[in-house]
Amino acid sequence: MDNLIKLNLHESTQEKEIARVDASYLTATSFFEQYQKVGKPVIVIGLLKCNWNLEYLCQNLGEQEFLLRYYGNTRYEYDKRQWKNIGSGVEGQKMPFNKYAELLRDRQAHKHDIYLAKCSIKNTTLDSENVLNSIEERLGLHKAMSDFNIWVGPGGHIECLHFDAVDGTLMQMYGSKKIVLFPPSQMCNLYPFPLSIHLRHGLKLRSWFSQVYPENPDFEAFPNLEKALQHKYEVILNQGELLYIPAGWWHEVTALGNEMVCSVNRFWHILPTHRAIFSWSVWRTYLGNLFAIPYVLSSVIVALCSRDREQKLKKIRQML
Ligand SMILES: O=C(O)CCC(=O)C(=O)O
Repeated sequence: MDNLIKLNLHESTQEKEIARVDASYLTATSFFEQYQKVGKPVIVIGLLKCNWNLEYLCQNLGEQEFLLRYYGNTRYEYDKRQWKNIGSGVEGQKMPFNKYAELLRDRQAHKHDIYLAKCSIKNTTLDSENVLNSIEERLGLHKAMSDFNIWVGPGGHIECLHFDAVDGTLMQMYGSKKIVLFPPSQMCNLYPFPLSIHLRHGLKLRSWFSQVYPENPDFEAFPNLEKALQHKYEVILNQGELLYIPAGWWHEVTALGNEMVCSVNRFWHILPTHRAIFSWSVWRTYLGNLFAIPYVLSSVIVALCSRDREQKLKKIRQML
């Protein structure tokens, strides 16, 4: 395929490559046949013309409130098995975008690792940007599972290793990110949190997150990780590029550089449907959510009986 520029970023002997394809050579049919149908990740270049710097974001998001995750700067010093929350399970705090921009400018967001993660931009002027809406048509993606979600954070921030039970497109709108990927086949070698975690922690911890640090492996605690590392892919997603992440593919995302970094993602139904039916990752996620129900229900009952009912219910809703 002469339109395919392959980028090789992994330096071990087991080099893995994610194809980089120029959008002008890609049709909705070829995207489906070569990537979506078989659940194969790909980077699409030349699709997004964007420069969503902090000034631009402030102009568009201004006083609108977003939920910020306070990860804290010591989290990664600990074994993940000691963590009390993860991903969307991390306690959030709402704040107008302009105020968060100040935290980024004066580097408090860097210091305390404060991340604006997975927030819908549905009711903002950014939602109608052609650059975002055109991807649906250009790649033939349909049946969206979510709104466009924005991710804004300080360079250095890591969204730790996890998979999603739906297909995703991650679009790099400002700055760049390093993404480490593993195929769904590596589930056991990546030591996901056990399903039983949901019985004790509801959705504060999540069984679709890995307990390992792929970039700082502890082979004594996680001996099979060595096998997974032979299947590791690593890509740099540059501004204006889109990464298609099929359901079940593990990914750890690191914002590069020192400045603010911004992406937008969207989730999609898995097509063709048989890819979902035969995916253990998808079934395991459903089971995880089922296991969380008793804890979530009991938290709702406790919240309903407490004095600060509204506050407690709001926190539960934010986590779902
Ligand atoms: O950009 C990030 O920090 C995480 C994105 C992600 O996990 C996703 O697009 O599924």
